[in-house]
Formats: sequence, structure tokens, C-alpha cells
Amino acid sequence: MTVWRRWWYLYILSGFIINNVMLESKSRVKRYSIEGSYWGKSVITYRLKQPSQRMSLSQQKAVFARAFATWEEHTRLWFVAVDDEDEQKANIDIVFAAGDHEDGEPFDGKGNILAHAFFPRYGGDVHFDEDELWSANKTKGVDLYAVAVHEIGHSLGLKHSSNHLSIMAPFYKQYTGAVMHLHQDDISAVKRLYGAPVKIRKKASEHHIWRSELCTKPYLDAVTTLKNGTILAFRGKMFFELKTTRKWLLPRKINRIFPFEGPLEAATTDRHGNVYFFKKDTYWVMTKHGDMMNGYPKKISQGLTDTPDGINAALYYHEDGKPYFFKKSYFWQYSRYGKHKLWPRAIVSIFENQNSPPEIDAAFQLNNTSSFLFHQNKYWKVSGDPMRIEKGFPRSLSRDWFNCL
Ligand SMILES: [Ca+2]
Ligand SMILES: [Ca+2]
Ligand SMILES: [Ca+2]
Ligand SMILES: [Zn+2]
Ligand SMILES: [Zn+2]
Repeated sequence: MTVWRRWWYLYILSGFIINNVMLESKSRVKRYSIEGSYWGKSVITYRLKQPSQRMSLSQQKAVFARAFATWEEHTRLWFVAVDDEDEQKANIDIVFAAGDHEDGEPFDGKGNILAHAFFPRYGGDVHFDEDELWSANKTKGVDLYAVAVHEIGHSLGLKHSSNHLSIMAPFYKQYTGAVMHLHQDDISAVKRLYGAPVKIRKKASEHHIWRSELCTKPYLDAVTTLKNGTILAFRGKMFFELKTTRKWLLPRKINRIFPFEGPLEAATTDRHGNVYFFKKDTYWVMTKHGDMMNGYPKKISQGLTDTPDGINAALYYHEDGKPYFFKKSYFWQYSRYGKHKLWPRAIVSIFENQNSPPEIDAAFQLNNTSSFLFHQNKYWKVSGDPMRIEKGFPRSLSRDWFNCL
């Protein structure tokens, strides 16, 4: 029993959800209130640790993606879903449980308490009462989305607001349309904890320009697959998730999330999920939990044996699980004991001397089964030992990965 934990309950009383604590003390100023703890980073992971049996898994995933997006819209935070099968611990664990669920605050069956959440200093997790008639639809049952948006506010460090129009008001918030939007009061609260929000209109037109540049001048600076399967692509000052199924790529400013500015030169992820970012003579390491590792950035010349500055691309190759670096017309296998006499080799050897690009812009591995090399708008699948391009390549980066015509 972890009785030292604190949380805020939602009650339904005569059709409203009312917070018991708020009934005891009324604030004179009609505004937000913060608890005092917050996440000291921009990348926050969440996981559907124990899903509800009342809705399909894909429905629940979609609801939580929408709920986190509601907060993302006005913060510099980035919420990354991680899979339950993955051993990695998420920052925000989402649990559906009925009655006693071993945190000292049992749920109470249908009605009354719907959910509770922990402030960041207590772990940020969100619990939902599995006995409620959860629904992905706001017209029937209990709208999981609306309750989730409110609870995520607590996970981010917000207490209840006395402004009854805010999402953090202790009363259930009605909303029109498909999604809720943060009230100015909620925006002021997250701004105090996490910095200035992004201007939406400006962002939309910037995205438009960025999008057309993506198709007229296709290239990538760096690509890597995170431990959770997300493919991150870096280009200029922006980065985005690479998804062949997604029509619209949502770019984000690199320096809003990471402690460095674009353009990046290379990125790669090791088998533990640590992500390495390279720029000129410096590199950074991020853990699979999204925290920047202590002791970084480091100079490449000090942290990596026999590795020059200004590498073009980095790859953990799926065939041997070893790291490779590419610079200009050469590539080599990295070893912390120093460069083996077989290395470096000419990039033309990968292409068997046929139409070899002068250099590799970016490289990445997918699902431990394939590896890709990029140069401007062309990309190749590589395999085997020694590394060779596969038949059917090069293919078009803009067509296959950016969904350009
Ligand atoms: Ca209940
Ligand atoms: Ca947690
Ligand atoms: Ca590069
Ligand atoms: Zn609440
Ligand atoms: Zn609980």
C-alpha cells in the first residue's frame, strides 16, 4: 500500500463529476493551480499497461493518441506511445482496474469515482475504473476521451482549476465537435510548467511550406528507428516520424525537443534502445525512455575510438548488429578497440561499382530485418556480409516515404 501517494478523484454527483477536495476549499481567483512537480524533459512516453476489456485495443489506442494530442497542441511536449510487450518502462502507465488495485485507493464499482491520476513526482500514472461503461463515443456511456484529457492534465502536474470553462475544472466538460481544445486557463498552466506554446496558425502555414519543400527537394540528414519502432527522420531544423501509411507528415522543430539544433549529421539506435545523435565534432545519447544521458554531449574524438568528426551517416546493420559509420566515399565498422585493418572500404563496393552515389546521406535499420541507405531522392535496401544492395533499388524517397506524387 503506497499511502504516501496523493491523487484527485472525479465523482459523479447528480449528473456532474465533482471533485471532493475542491468542495472543501474554494479559491477566490478563478484560475489554474499547479501541484509543484513536472516532467523535466520534452519527450514523455506512455503505455497502455492494462487495457480495458470494454473497448477494442485499437479504439483505446486511438482515444489516448487523441487525448495526448490535445495537450501536445499547446505545449512543446511530445508524447510517444510505447508497446506493452516492450520491457521498457513508460513515464505514464495507463491502467484499467476494478475495485482494489493495490495502490490503497480502491475503485468503487459503476459510477462515482471514474479515474485518478498521479502527479509527476508520484509517477504520473493514470488509473481508470474498469467498472465504468467506457466508450469511444461521447453520446453513450462514459466518454473515455474527455476523462483521459482531464487526467493527463494531472499527470502533467496540474491541479483543479476554479475556472469552470477549463479542462482542469473539476466538473465534467461538455464539448462540441470531435475533439476538446485546451482553454486559455489550461494553456497558461502548462505554459508555466513547460514553456511557451506553439502558435497554431503560424505552425500550419510553416508546415505547408515545409511540406512542399519536402517533395521538391527530397533528402534526409539522418534517420533512426527507436526501440518502440518509431522511425525518426531529421531534415534541416525539423524532425518527423517516417510512416509509409501516413498521408501527412507532422514536422517538429528539433531544438524544441532535443538539446541541439538541426541540421543533424547522423543518428542511430543501439540494441539497448540508446539513440546516438551526431553533429560535426559532437554527439549526444538519449536513453530509450527519452532522457538525455548524463555526461553528454561529448566530443567524438574523446568518446569514440578512431572516429573522425563530420560523419555522414550511422547504421546498426541488421545482419551483424554492429555499428557502421559512413563518411564521404568510405564506410567502416566501428569498434571501440580501434579500426580493424580491413576498414574503411569504398562505398562503391556496396553498389558493386554500379551507379554508386558519391556519399551516403542517412542510413537506418527496420525491425532487425532490413537496412536502408539514402542519398538525395534515392534509397537502397542493403543486406548480406559483405554489405550489398538488393535487386529493385534504388527507389524514390519522396514517393515511398514522403507520399509525394
Ligand atoms: Ca466508479
Ligand atoms: Ca510512471
Ligand atoms: Ca547525414
Ligand atoms: Zn481531476
Ligand atoms: Zn489507482
